[in-house]
Amino acid sequence: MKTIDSLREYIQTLEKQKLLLEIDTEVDCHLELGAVMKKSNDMKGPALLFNKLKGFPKGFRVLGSPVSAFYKPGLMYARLAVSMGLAPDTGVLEIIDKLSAIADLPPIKPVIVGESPCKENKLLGEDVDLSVLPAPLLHSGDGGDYLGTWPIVITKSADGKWVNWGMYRVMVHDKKTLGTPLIPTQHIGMHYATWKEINEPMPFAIAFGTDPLTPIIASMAIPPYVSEVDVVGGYREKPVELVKCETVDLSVPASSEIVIEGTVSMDDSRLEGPFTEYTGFLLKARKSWPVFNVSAITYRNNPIMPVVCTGEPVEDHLTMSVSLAAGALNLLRKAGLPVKGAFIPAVSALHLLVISVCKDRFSGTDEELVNAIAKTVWSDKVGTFTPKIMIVDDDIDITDLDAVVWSFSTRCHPGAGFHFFPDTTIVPLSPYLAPEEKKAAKTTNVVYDCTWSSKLAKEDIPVRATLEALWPAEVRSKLQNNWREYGFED
Ligand SMILES: Cc1cc2nc3c(=O)[nH]c(=O)nc-3n(C[C@H](O)[C@H](O)[C@H](O)COP(=O)(O)O)c2cc1C
Ligand SMILES: [Mn+2]
Repeated sequence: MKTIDSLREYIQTLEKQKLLLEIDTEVDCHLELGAVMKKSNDMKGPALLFNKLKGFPKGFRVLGSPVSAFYKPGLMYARLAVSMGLAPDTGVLEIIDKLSAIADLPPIKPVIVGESPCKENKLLGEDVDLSVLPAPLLHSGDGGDYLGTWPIVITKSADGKWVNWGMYRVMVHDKKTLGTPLIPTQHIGMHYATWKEINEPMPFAIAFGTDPLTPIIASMAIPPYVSEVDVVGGYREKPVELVKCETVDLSVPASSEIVIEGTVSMDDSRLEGPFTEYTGFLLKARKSWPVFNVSAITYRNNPIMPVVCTGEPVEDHLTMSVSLAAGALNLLRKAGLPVKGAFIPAVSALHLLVISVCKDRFSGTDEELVNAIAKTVWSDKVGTFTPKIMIVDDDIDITDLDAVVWSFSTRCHPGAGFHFFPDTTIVPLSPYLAPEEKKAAKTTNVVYDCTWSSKLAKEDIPVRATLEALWPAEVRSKLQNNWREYGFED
């Protein structure tokens, strides 16, 4: 698949497709930038190119909301589609289908190249000073300035066999140190454990402003021991070009605008957070995490920093609503279950996975189908983000919230239709969780079965009150012919 090779080309493409607004007025990274992005997200505005940042040299820019939703009909997912090399009006189910196959494509290893514009400016050793880079304070309740809101964090296991590209928020502690949660189940946390075992600092690199596909894959639940860079190469059908770091034995995308390198301490920790979360809430918890000591900063001339303003949906976690649905679809298909489609409404903050099924193709009982879907999704990392699953019949358009709510309201029995799954492993960010559930990262999940009971005889299933079902063809064709004559526009 031909995709866009750099952030600058992405910006040009968005501009051509009228999916970008350039802001030439000076904007302050201290709260003003976040407020502009929040208001724009609320109206499902375009991507934002902030051309003038208060206190930064001319030419330093921010690309805000790189893949968030767009308000124009049929273009809600346009930035995501363009990031994946697809036409802006590609349907979301097609995007999900493409992403569901991505981890199974033949992987292609990256190549190392000698030069990259990201080396045009270098700050090494004593000269390292993170304050040269725009790190916005996005929301007033956040515990610090966040340099990384759309970063690619690169680490490898201590044996060097597995390189990981993950998207994790990055807070500035001071001029030379950073922090991010090293959640043990995330791949960066798994890597940290391998370095802890040999008690050596873990090398890291953080790349900002790469080609637009890379952040989509870095925030997707790709299985452990698979390197995201090989997946990106596989999808693009050509190796990703990397360039070696200056001070650690890691490589970064040659397309990067900005790179930070260093090592993660084994014995020094500092408080990180709180940060306004994708759930739509500012959670108050602060926790101590290992310190990232920075040994080098390199960047292109006139660098562009991508920034995401997390918070109430919809924001750029839109990409995960699509990639997690794709992951679930892949798991369910591989388990041989009769699944037609999977979708996570962006407004659910990743909490609600809607699955349409063709029950005719399943020979077991309703209960067995519910259990099989729950087990398949919730025994994988993909399912830890989505504590609620709604199963609907295949006549429901799962991307249409009206249809989904109608199905839930009229086909799901408030007793028999609710299936509870206690003691399930989850991402402990759901605001409704009790403190002990958050601590254990386990809770009760639920499946809402909104399908007709398989005990119903075909002729006993209520008929959908559609034009097609309840009016004869000749009346419908008369309607078609006379529509404008009646006085309707279309
Ligand atoms: C904007 C954005 C911010 C994210 N921030 C974090 C974070 O701070 N910590 C985290 O563990 N996951 C975060 N995620 C989710 C991870 O990127 C996702 O779980 C991904 O699969 C992690 O990579 P890994 O599977 O290689 O660990 C974020 C995702 C997005 C889209
Ligand atoms: Mn990974």
